[in-house]
Amino acid sequence: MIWNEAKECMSRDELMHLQSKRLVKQVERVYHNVEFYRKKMQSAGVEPGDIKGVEDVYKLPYTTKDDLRDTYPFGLFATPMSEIVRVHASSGTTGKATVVGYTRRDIEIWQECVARALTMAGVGKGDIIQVAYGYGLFTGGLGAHYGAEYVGATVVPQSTGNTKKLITMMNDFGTTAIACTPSYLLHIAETLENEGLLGSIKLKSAICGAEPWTEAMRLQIEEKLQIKAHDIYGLSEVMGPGVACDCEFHQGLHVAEDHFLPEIIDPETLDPLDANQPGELVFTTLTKEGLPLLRYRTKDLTSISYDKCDCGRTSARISRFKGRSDDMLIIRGVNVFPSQIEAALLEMSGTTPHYMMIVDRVNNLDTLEVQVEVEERFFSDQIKELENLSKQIARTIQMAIGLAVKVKLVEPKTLERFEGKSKHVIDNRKLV
Ligand code: DLL
Repeated sequence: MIWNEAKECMSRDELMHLQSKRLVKQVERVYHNVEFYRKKMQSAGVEPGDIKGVEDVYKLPYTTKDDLRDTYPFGLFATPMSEIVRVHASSGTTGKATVVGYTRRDIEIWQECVARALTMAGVGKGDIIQVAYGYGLFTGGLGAHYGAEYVGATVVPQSTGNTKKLITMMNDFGTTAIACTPSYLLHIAETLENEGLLGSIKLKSAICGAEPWTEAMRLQIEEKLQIKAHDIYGLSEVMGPGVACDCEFHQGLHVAEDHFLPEIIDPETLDPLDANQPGELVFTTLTKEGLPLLRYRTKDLTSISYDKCDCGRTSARISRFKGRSDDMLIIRGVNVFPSQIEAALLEMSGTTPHYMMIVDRVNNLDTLEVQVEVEERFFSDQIKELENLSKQIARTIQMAIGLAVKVKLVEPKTLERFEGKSKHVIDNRKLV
């Protein structure tokens, strides 16, 4: 809920007034503190004084993941490093990660945004929540953790990995809520069923996100576990989980609009689109101090509705995501670009840059097989050499993307060649 001073839900006019005030201040700060933005605005012929409110946001230049990569690691930070209390990072399109920095105030706002999501999902004091997103550089674990502590829930910082241990604790502790990716939750449900524990757990709600899922999958989770499942969206560049989340009506995700100004643009022409038109989601951060972003292109495809929700909230809602406008894959919650695999293969000798990624979902867990063409000589009769090469490739790819992969070596000229844009991914996952 976004409150006004009288602690009532803000009207859209009040909200726009607040956004405008924050945008003007943010642009001023960014212009003076970040050389990259100063130059970018100067070359677009825009000065801070030209931005008088949200209606002027279109005058500002876009920011992309490549801009973060090109200024790696801290080039877009708007405060001295001594003010940064935490960094997170996510995959870049090639070898370099995109690094995000948070001031103490940024962390406070983040935990409040996640707290809003948990409140929408009915999680608060008295609940026991297992946070089964990965902890570490990924924003899921710590993001959900701080928000859950903020609402006063008892947090079990489970992280990912040991499902048997997770379900044992779920049963023994009387866990009432879980935060994890939706595919992992389906896997957990299956494991509970196999262990005969489905009937004895006390789970009542789940806060799932970090990967695309369908309404059908949400309903399947609800039915199987007899719980309420909520959708939470976010991206590390903009903050992490909590940028938007859905209420009990599940009619789109409410954006934390007092902190993130959303727009939808045509990903080809980059022209702004009207409400309810599908396109690419763009965010301008209104309050971020460490890494403020102007018109960040998320590459996520959705639409925005400004109609008042049945729950009474007046904030904009984004519809369930329709996919992405780039080639990023999300495998077990990890962002993977085909270019990372290509770069890893090019580092090695004996391989060719011809490869195919085959993504599947087995028992609700994603799997990745990489088929790689290797030089003819490996196929003479030296099985041992072939095995060694395969292991070495698997290690190199795992180091590059942070995920275990199965590698299958194939003879030269086996994989399909493409005349136009080459295709490197076969995604067999069906989102139910
Ligand atoms: O996935 C942050 C997060 C953690 C969100 C935990 C929700 C829960 P990144 O690793 O930077 O950050 O990946 C961001 O994941 O641009 C979307 O493509 C996708 N994504 C995140 N949440 C959802 C969702 C985290 N609810 C990228 N539905 C985003 C669909 C999602 N896609």
